[in-house]
Amino acid sequence: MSVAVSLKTYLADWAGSDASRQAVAATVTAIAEAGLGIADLVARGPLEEGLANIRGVDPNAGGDAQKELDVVAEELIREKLLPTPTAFLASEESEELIPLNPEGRLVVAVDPLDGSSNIDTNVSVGTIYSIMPYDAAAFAKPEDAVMRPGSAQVAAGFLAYGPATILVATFGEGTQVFVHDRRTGEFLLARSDVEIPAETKEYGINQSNVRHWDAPMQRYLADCLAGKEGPRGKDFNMRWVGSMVADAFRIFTRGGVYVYPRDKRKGYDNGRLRLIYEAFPLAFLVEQAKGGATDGTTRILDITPHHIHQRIPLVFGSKAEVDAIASYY
Ligand code: AHM
Ligand code: MG
Repeated sequence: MSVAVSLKTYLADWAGSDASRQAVAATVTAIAEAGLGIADLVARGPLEEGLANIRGVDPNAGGDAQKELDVVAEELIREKLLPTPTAFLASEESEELIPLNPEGRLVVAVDPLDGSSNIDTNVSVGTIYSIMPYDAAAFAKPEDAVMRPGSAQVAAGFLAYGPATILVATFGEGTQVFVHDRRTGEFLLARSDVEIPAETKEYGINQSNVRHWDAPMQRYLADCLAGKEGPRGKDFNMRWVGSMVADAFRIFTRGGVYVYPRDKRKGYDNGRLRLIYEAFPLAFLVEQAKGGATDGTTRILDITPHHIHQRIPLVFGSKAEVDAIASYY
């Protein structure tokens, strides 16, 4: 039986003696370690003193309902990143960039706990990260370092805390899936160079919002619902966990498409997902796995942000289905 490659070995091989790559490797290692701490807290859930009682609803930086565990998750990530070459951290839970290492050469963006509305229901939640190079001399102000198109990312990934804690990661050379081995404590490479099937009959969308969507998305869904007899000529299946990391992992496993369109509700005119720390990393991972990611008209990785917390309509997954959705726009 061959021995599975650990994350540690994978990163050491990938980085070699390249200082920039070593910086990225140290940063991803720190995020993975923070993830194990977050997984532990999520798993202990209501048993964890101090967390059970303080899951109140507070408006956070972006105006979403925020559970206290989101903040604890951000603190864990921040702590682990301190000794790494991370100059700044952008986080869903903090309005402003968080300064870390003044000598740092990377900027990290995170959604510390994605899908946190699911915490109480024992459904998978996760942590999403995006890493970009940082050069103090090149930017007038630190915010400019994250106001770059998603194609500037050097690495991205997410952890999902489910039956297994998994890490889906890319360094721009394909997308790899690592699984945390509870027996040894290590992340082990379980699937390398993942390929998302181009075709699918499975979509994930919060269908209860159909009346709020724009016309192209309403037409797309109507055609899916028409099944074999309709213009798409096939019967579709719907899956929606409501935790993007869980929905994404299903897509990395068997294909499918994730859709969060813009809609007419207040605050949803650019959908729900955040560009910098949700859409960018997912788009990078998906493209590295031969899938596609668009806002309906523009490739996600080509978009230049104008605000750290800006939202974007998001469609990603099986390439042919993403293209089919784009053709409705
Ligand atoms: P969050 O980062 O505040 O958890 O919001 C993002 C989440 C995604 O994980 C999920 O796909 C989506 O919001 C669910 O939204 P809705 O409750 O509108 O279906
Ligand atoms: Mg999120």
